[in-house]
Amino acid sequence: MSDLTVSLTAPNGRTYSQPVGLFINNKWVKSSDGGKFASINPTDEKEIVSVYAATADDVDTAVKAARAALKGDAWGDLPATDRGQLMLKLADLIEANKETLATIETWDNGKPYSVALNEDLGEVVGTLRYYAGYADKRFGQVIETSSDKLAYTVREPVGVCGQIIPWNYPLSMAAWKLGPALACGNAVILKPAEQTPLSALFLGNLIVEAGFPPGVINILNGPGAVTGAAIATHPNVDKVAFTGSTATARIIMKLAAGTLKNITLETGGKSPLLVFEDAEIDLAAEWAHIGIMSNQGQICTATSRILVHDAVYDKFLEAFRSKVQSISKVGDPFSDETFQGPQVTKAQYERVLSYVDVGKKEGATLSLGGVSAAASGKGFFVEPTVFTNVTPKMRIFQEEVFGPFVVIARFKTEAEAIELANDSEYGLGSALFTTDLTRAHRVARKLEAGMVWINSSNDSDFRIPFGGVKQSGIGRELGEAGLEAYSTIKAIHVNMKPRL
Ligand code: TXE
Repeated sequence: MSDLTVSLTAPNGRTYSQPVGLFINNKWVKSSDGGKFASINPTDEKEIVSVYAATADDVDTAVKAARAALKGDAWGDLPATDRGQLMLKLADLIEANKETLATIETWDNGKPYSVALNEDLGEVVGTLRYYAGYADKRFGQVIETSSDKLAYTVREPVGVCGQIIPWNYPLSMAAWKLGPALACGNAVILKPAEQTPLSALFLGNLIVEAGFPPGVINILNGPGAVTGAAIATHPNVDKVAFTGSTATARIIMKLAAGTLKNITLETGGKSPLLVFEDAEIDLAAEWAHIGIMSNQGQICTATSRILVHDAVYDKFLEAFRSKVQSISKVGDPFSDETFQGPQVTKAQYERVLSYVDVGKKEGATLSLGGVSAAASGKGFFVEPTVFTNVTPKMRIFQEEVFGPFVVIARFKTEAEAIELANDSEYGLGSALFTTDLTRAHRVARKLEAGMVWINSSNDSDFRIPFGGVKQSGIGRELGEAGLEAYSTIKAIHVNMKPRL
């Protein structure tokens, strides 16, 4: 072990080698100023390890490496089929190391181990394999004009892509970003969130082992305002892809405006879940629980506003409360019994509890939870929280809390339900429960959202486009649509006339 790799033993007893450097040009290096920051275990609030934080100079070194990879034969001229093979190899290596990766994810982020292993890692491997298949299946077109002209298009990579990701799904977010970028032949600077820097670093050695040429994928940890901002402003970064808060997305748009970068953004949400009078109430309650309480409520598409028809309000509330009370076991994320681990950081934990105060002051009724759930006094645990008697003017109806925190309001008509659902600056996910086929599709078309789930919630899939409207983002990830952001189209005109 060197000071760039540390042997660690996780709380579940797994010992592994944790890289802590910057991953640039397929090598581990220290940051140019030697600066580091600590990653904290949200379960016991202890430091796990410190990792190097990239400076603007380090970002510049990585951008040069990425640019050289794009120009070099080993990546720039690699046949698309071979590019796909490298991605498949990486997916295989991730799968072979999934227990270690899930362990790191749970330790660093606090999500239940079974979820990290079975859901997150499954999605990471699936996403990379899905996009690997596209590497040699994206073509240009031949366009008919006249017999005097041959016109065709070719798809080219955008170039060096800065990818700034959040902490709620550290590995899945990396895969969502890397998959389409690599399939289209780009080179990448990936910046994980400073709250969860560890799992993405573990990918570095797997990237080398898979055979990716140096510089194609670079992984740089560091604070958003330093490392992230250096990526967003660097003149040789062609694109920024970001997932995180709407507030930071606004900053990134401004930073990237100086060099007019290609941008895709996936930001916040306050997604509604509508329960109509003809809904199957148990089904609605089950999905409503999944839709807000999974992943400690830290999901951008969490259906955090539940809107229920007057006629079934009491029945739904009883069914929903009973799901929350019987399923949402809060505790040690390494225990098989646990449904909900700690919030990712003290700041997020305090944010959730501060919204409990806001809700009480606004006059809403605290129906469940609203308190810390740290049995030992340590750890960022929050009781699953439900507010009723919530009205649209309240902040808890409008603002993203990003925790196990849901508000419930009533409606009387379909038109009112749609109006309430759309009364938001966000437009990410939405869900609706009804047994009326016509109503289901009619309402789906009226909801201002990038995604609508009919009779489910947060049932996302890497084969299906994901993204938002309004202030929930720009562009789409996942599915075939996710490739659009990562290539440009060059039009080639050939004059076929022998002379003018
Ligand atoms: O997010 P940030 P934070 C929401 C959620 C949460 C709130 C705050 O409501 O409570 O955001 O979380 C990088 N230039 N979501 O503060 O700041 C940062 O280093 C360039 C929703 O953690 O958006 C990290 O890598 N980059 C969400 C990433 O941006 C900057 C997921 C996200 O951090 C930067 C997470 C800057 N100036 C939070 N400042 C979702 N949509 O899923 C920060 N970053």
